[in-house]
Amino acid sequence: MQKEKLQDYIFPKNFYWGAATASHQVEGNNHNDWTEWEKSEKRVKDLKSSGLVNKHGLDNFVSGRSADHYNKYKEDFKLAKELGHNATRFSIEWSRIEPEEGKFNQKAIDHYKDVIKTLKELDIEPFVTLWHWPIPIWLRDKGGLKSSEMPKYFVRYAKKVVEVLGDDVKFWIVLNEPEVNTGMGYMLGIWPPQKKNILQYFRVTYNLMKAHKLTYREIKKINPKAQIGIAKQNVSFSLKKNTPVNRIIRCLANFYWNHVWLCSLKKYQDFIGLNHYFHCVVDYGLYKNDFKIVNDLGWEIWPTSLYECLKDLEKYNKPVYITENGLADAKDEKRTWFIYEMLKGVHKAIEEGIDVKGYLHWSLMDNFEWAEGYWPRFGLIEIDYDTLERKPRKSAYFYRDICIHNGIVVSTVDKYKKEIEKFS
Ligand code: GCO
Repeated sequence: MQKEKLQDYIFPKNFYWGAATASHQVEGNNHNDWTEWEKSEKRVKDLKSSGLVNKHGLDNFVSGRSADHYNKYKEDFKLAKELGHNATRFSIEWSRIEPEEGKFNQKAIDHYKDVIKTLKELDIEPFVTLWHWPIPIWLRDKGGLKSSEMPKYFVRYAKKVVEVLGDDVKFWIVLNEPEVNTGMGYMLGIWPPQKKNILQYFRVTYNLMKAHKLTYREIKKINPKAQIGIAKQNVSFSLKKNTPVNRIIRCLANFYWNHVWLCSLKKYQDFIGLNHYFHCVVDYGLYKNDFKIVNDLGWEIWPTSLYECLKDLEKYNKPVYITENGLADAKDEKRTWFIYEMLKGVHKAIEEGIDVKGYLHWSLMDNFEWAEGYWPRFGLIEIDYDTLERKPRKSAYFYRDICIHNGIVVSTVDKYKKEIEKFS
């Protein structure tokens, strides 16, 4: 260890330890706007002309069977239990619950009932996401998220889900990273519906905010004790040089990216769900990073970035659950060190007064990383997509020791010294 004194980092009692997934990324065989987009002529043509098909093969970009979690959830949650988890975040697939407008599918409802029952029997707390991006085909055909009716449709779906599943669910995450989805889908034109239209971007943002507020009220009517939030992907910003211009850029970027959603929905969140992946160095522009240590997707790993994001949430004075934090690391070279550094930061933030109550690693298992497809490997559990075999990576056992001890203890660090020291 680099001159660092070894010590135990024990977390508050009843801390939630676990991992997260999303329906489209792990379930397999969904039918929604994404599945149709993945196979659309335009998408295939773009992939071919960019050389990506040669590099990864066309199958990489089609979600298909995925990890088949829809059928293997019992096995997967049993594994999560063996890995020490006491919480799991997963999402409900809107297109399964309501495949036709206004008609709810009882089989899909029963499926998710059993998912929750399975978790409860294992003593794993479910954190349930209502929208993790894809939408049903009928809604896409009616204009998708930009339709003025969208908030109404969303609340109808959400209300149904909470009515039928709500008894055993305390934590609801209404929207996942709405700022990312709207930016990629309506401003940058990279994800479906591939628009570059600032007016539509604002319209969709408005609709999603409205949908969240209405849903918040509906859930509270059904269960006043429910804890409701969104999962917001926040970036930590640092300055290369501390100049007035750099400080202004940081202040604006930080407000725009990290706080617009959280401020707008302040009264409609019982907790803050924090997803965290990125660090941005400001130097008369954004992302002037050195990119010294990166994950497989080239995203820089900055050991204190999660701590910095947590501190930046102080003003909201609300409980915080880290609803995602992880890295693409197929060889599992950096994950152990990454988890160690990130959790030290979480511990420090707690000591300094931030009310962090849980950490859900992204992800429980390898999955379909949206437009990138299957090649990035985010899982604590490795998936063999041919045989569907599940195999926990070494870092999953490091994390298990942390979950079991409710913190990082010296004996664990000793055991995994080699992995941790590689990058310290
Ligand atoms: C997101 C989503 C996840 C991603 C993860 C890694 O935050 O983008 O919630 O679905 O897979 O973040 O990029």
